[in-house]
Amino acid sequence: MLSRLKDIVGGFLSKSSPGKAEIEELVRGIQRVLIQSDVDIKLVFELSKRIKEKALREEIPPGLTRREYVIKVVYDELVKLLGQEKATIRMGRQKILLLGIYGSGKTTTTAKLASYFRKRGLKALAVAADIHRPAAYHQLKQLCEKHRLDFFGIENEKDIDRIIRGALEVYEEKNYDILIVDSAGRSALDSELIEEIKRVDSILKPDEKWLVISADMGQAAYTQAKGFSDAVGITGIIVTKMDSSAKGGGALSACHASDARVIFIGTGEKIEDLEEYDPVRFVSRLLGMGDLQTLLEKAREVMDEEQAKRMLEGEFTIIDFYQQIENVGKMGGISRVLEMLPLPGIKMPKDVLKLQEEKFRKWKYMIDSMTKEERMNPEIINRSRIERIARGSGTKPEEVAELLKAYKQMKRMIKKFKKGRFLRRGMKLDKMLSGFGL
Ligand SMILES: Nc1nc2c(ncn2[C@@H]2O[C@H](COP(=O)(O)OP(=O)(O)OP(=O)(O)O)[C@@H](O)[C@H]2O)c(=O)[nH]1
Ligand SMILES: [Mg+2]
Repeated sequence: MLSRLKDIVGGFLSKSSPGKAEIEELVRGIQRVLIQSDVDIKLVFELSKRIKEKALREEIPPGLTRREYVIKVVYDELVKLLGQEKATIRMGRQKILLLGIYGSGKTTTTAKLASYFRKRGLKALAVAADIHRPAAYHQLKQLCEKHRLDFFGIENEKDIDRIIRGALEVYEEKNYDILIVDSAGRSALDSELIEEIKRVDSILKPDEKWLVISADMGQAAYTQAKGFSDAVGITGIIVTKMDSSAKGGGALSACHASDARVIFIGTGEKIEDLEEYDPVRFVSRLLGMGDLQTLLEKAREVMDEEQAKRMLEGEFTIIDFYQQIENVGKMGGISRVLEMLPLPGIKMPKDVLKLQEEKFRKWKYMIDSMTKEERMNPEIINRSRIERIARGSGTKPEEVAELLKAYKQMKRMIKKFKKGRFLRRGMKLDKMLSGFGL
């Protein structure tokens, strides 16, 4: 699994003065992980050779240690292997056709995309156009109902032309921005499938034809991407099941090698488990360097500058604490935040996270039940105040005490952060602050 890269890079970073032997060990580790992740062996060897050449020979740019430089080289090479540039996703009116073999994730992804576009303020319609699998119509319909997404389909209709024409009518009449068509799969790209796709293509005239490939395909994704591309043309790829397959690295590198662009990756079965694929961010997360950039951007969105400034000055009230909890929610929950922070190796079991999020909700009620004075100056909260707050928020006094303890802990942590103890090697406080827009 690619996630093991984090440990390998971590091991390298822990060496005091890495030389040739350490660099070779690092490269061997990377090779092993990539090969296990089903990346084409030829690509792996080319990459290793380039890393070694650069890491050992090139002059180190001023301002970087050799260790930092080596990691930068590894990072650049992995980005090159896994896709280089992020594709831009057009936010205008468009018709999208999803293609792919059986079980690749088309139907699930149709609903995910409808939700993705709706979140961005576009009116999206999901269309069931798999006329072969009897359950396909219901599968998509149910998914759409569950998430209140607009759906079009004709039950038991075996004539694909009628379905597509019907969908187009609704698309025009109701003035939808986005039309997403879930097509039928086959066990392979055979002549029947090609014929059907061509038929849909000629009536629908889609703006985008996105091939859905499961990460389980590994490097075989190359042949599939080429095959679909030659037979019916594709404008991008969505690699699904990145969360559950050990072959994600193989699939991503193979798609890139086939010249097709990976646009999204599927990272779970839930509707929100769809990510725009950005190789740079993907690799920084893999290497455990933390997607600091993403975090800062998101943080900037949800956190006003005043608050950031106050926080770093150590004047951290319970209101700030409350906002932190809210921000965590807006950033997609604790697990997302942990993933993005530069803290390698932190993983929490899912149920623990859930409990924690549950707790956050209660904390918000408790803070709502506090007086303004209590919020500004939590030190005054004594036993009787705790009891009142618990009553007011429908919680237990122990739970209120726990909230106060967590607040104090966070306050302490922020003080330490201020003193720089939490800052990463070499990172200066002023750089950090400028990251926060200060
Ligand atoms: N873990 C995980 N599972 C996924 C992901 N995307 C899809 N799945 C699961 O993969 C299975 C197949 O997904 P479908 O969306 O039905 O695939 P399909 O391409 O429409 O399949 P056919 O209609 O049979 O060709 C389902 O159980 C999905 O829940 C993903 O990103 N991660
Ligand atoms: Mg399907």
